[in-house]
Amino acid sequence: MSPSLFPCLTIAGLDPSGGAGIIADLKTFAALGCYGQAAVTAVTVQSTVGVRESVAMDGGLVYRQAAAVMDDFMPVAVKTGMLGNAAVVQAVTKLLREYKPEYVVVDPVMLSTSGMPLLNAAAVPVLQKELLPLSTLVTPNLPEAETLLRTAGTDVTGFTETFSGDNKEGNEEEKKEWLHRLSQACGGAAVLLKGGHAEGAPTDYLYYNGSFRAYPGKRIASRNTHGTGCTLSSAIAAHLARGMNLPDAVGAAKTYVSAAIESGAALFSGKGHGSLNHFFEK
Ligand code: PXL
Repeated sequence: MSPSLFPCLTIAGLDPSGGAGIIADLKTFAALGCYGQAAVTAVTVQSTVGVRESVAMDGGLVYRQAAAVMDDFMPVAVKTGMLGNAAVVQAVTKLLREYKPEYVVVDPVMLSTSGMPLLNAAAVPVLQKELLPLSTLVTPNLPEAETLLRTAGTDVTGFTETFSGDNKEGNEEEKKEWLHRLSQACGGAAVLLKGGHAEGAPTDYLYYNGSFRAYPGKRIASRNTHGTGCTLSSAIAAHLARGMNLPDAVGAAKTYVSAAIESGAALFSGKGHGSLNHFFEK
């Protein structure tokens, strides 16, 4: 089927090294048979070694880039990544309220792998209160989830422990309760809590419609993992755009990301954390 049947828009930052941000998103859309569209929220200066600087776009310009696309060739799914500051978060909120795309996947990107803030502190409450309630799915990692819970005024004692180390097995009721709280912190949106920051084999948890599903993964030895989160959220958006239901879209996206990491491990790609291989041979 023609990719133009499945337009997907990413609203995210430019990573010129091609590993993360809109370049990773567009590669993912293309690999999964979707037509990619992109509105840039920030230009970062970085290599595989780290982020050197980051310049945010004006909020109005972000809105106008996406609105021009949406007025003309409405995406079925929108994915958001790095948003940078509160003005951009507000611009994206206004856009989603006005255009109401069918699916919105929000990757609440906060920090780069090398520790550079990709969303400033003042923007976090705006993201949590305004943007997340408009989304179909929010995909935080453990530290981002903890920040979102705190921002919503939830006591986070025991949260990270419930999803790490010895507690990873069992505790179904406790996990469900935390995932419910996390979903509430996201205005009732479905959440995919990514377990990659915990030790050992990573398990991701999808909470939607009042129940949760665990997606056990295996840890793949590779330093070329830059842009994994960007790729996962884009792959979910692409599968939703192609008509899959949410739990299947998450499963298919995880399978895609794992294969892209595995295949990317052996590629030469810079001195630091290189890219996944989005176009691995099937
Ligand atoms: O992986 C998070 C991320 C998202 N977007 C951009 C980035 C990064 C990490 O460096 O640069 C633009």
